[in-house]
Amino acid sequence: MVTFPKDFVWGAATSGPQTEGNFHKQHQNVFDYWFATEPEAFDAGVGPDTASNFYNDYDADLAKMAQAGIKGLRTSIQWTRLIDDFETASLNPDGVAFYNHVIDSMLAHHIKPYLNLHHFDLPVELYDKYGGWESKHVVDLFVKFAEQCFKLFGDRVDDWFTFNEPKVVVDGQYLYGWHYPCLKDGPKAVQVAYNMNLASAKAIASFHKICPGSTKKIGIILNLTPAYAATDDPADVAAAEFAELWSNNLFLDPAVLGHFPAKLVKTLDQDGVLWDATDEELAIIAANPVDYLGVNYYHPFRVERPDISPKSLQPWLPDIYFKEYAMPGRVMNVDRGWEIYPQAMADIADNIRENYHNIPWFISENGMGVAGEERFMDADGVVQDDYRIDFMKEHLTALAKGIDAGSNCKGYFVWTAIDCWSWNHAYHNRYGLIRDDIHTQEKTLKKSAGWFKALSETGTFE
Ligand code: BGP
Repeated sequence: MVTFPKDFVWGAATSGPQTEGNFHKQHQNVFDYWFATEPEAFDAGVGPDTASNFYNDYDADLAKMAQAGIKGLRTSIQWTRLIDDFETASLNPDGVAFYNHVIDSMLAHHIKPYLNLHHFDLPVELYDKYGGWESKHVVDLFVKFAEQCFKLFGDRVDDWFTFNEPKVVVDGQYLYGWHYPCLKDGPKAVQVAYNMNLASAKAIASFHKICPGSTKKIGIILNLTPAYAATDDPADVAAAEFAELWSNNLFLDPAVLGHFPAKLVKTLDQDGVLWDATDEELAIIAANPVDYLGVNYYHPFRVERPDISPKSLQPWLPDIYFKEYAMPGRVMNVDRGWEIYPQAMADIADNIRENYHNIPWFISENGMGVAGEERFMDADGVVQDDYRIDFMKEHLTALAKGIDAGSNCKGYFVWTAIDCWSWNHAYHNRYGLIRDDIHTQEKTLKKSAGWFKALSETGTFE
């Protein structure tokens, strides 16, 4: 039997842009714009315009989530819905009313809100005008938006996050080009990483002024991908060490310890790509660590020595220091193309306990995306998703090991509650405990919802 602490939070995670649909939204984020202008970049299907229709269905959807035993919901406020004018952060009354209704409904259904302020959804006009996260002006506009959120909802919502997976913004939007604006620009990506760290620290400083009190907490959500070296050969070990610095410590260290890892800074400086930073900004980062961390975990990072020479790569890319490799014999989620490696949950727990002063943290996303789930429907139309239950059991077993060793993990938020739209794959892979029929918008509990409910009621499973 695997047992979790009594006060452990059993929740689900989602985001505004992936669920709401763009009803009554005045502005486009970068994904809305991309989907509208280049639909061929996505798997066909319903887009962010409709998504899972949460804008219209939120009350019924939250009632279903409560039936699935979800006691906390980590979702996000869309900058492009709440704000009318980005320069002044004046409010869109419809957006304010919507998020007020959603929070009321969550509380009525005994679902604790955890609000995140940015889930890849930069307003596209801030990219067009300023280059998006390349710009420190955008950092300050984000802080104005965050302050509006804290003022509007901070009395009823205790738990906040500044960003979801800022590293995915760095990689996807600026470095490897898999998300709009699809840039492949190492030096810009380095500056973006710095600016997002700064934006998070500045928003945290504002939060503590606007929402004082020991019950009010704010953190950042990081996709930690532990880097494992292919062999014990020093060249592979060095590659894994740099991959860890670049993939994880780049955000983890400033967020928790208040400074960037010295070794990473030295390397970027030697390579002539170090960010533009001021002493005043670095002092803001140092003075505003997170209260807790959100950790999204899906897959590990298997790394070996690079096979390109630094001189051959202009402009700079971190790929001069490491290369991802396909480990023979690894277990795969073939639909998503991600390795399944539950032991990393325990490794992450140990790392946070040993190197990040055992700060409180949550698994803020973990889940399994599967294509064609109709295949698994029984005669009553219930998806028999035993594979998802097994996935959660394996990951939770490893997490419990970390907690037993003393890690301060406070909760588990499954990705996701209801099937939702995904950035590159639309509705191809489904992650929900609850199925969304995207043609009728009918929502039905899958088998995993019943399993999750029992888990959330008892805190144990066999
Ligand atoms: C995380 C994102 C989520 C979600 C999830 C599943 O990186 O924070 O928004 O999308 O991954 O990934 P995907 O939708 O790409 O299959």
